[in-house]
Amino acid sequence: MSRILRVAAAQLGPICRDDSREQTLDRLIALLEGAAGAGATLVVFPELALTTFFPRWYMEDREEIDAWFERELPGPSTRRLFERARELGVGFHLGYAELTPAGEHFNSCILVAADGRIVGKYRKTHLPGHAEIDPMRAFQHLEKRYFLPGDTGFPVWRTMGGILGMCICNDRRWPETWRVMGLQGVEMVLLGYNTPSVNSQRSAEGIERRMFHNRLSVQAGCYQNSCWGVAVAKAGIEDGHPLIGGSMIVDPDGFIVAEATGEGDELVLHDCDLDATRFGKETIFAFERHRRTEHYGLITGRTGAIPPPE
Ligand code: CDT
Repeated sequence: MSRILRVAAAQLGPICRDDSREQTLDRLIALLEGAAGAGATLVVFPELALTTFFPRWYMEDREEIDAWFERELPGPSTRRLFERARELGVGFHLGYAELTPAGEHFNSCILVAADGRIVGKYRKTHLPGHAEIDPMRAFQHLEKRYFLPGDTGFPVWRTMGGILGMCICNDRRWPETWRVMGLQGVEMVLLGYNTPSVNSQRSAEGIERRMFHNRLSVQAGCYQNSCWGVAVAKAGIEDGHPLIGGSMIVDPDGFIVAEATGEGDELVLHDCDLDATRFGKETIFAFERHRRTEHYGLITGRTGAIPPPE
C-alpha cells in the first residue's frame, strides 16, 4: 500500500449567524468535489465547520443553544456530505458541535473513511475562554459555557495507510496534546480552528502575532513528534468578528509545505509521505531511547504552576 497520502486542507471562509445549514453544506460539498478532482483522498474541514463560531454569543435558552448542535452524524442536513464523499471515494475530517443522547455537549470532530464509515471521534480537551459574560473582554469566548471538556483523551487510529490523530483548535497550543499522540506513533495530526484575529484581552495583539503563534504551535508539535500536521481554519469576518486564516500543511521536520493565501473557502493540497515521519522518530525523537520519564511527574501530577518559595 502506498504511504503517500494526498491531503486537502479545506479552509472555510466565514459562516454567519443567519447562514443556513443547507448553504454551508453546499460549500463543504463544493470543496470536497474540488479536492477529489485534484486527487486528494482525505479532506480536512475546520472546527465547528457546520455553523458560525456561536460561542462568541451569550445564550441562556436551551432550545436556542441546542439548535447549534448535531444530535447525530450523519443527520438530516449532513447526510448528503457523507454520501458525496463515499461516491467520490474520499475520506474526511469534520469539526462540529455534538449533542449526545444523554444531553451532553461537546466540541467534537470525526474522521470518516472513504467508504463512509466513521473511523474515529475526538472531543476537545482544552476549552478556552469562560462560562459567563466577561465585561473586560472586547468580545466573548464562551466555550466553557457551552461545552464539557472532552472525555476521549487523544486516541490515534490506523487508517488510510497510516496512523492518524486529531485535536481541536486550542489543543494545538499544548505540547501535551501532541506528545500523547506522539507516544502512540502518530504520523499525521488533523486539526481545525476558529481563532479570533485579535486578542480580546489585549487589543495590541493583532493578526500577525496570532498567525505567528498558530504556526509556532503546529510547527513545534510536528517537529517534536516527527509527524505531519494539517491545520485548517474557519477564517474571515463572521458577523463583524474576524478570524485568522493561515491553513497549513506541516511536514515532520516542522516546515510548512503548503499554506492558504486568503481568508475564504480555499483548498490547500499536499502529497504527504507518511514514511517521512520515520527519520525523526528513529533518531532525535526516538522516545524509547531518549525520554526520561522519571523527571516528568509534574506534567500529570500538577495542573497550575507553583513557583518555589521566595
Ligand atoms: N476555538 C478556539 O479554541 N480558539 C482559541 C482562541 C483562544 S482565545 C480565548 C484558540 O486557541 O485559537
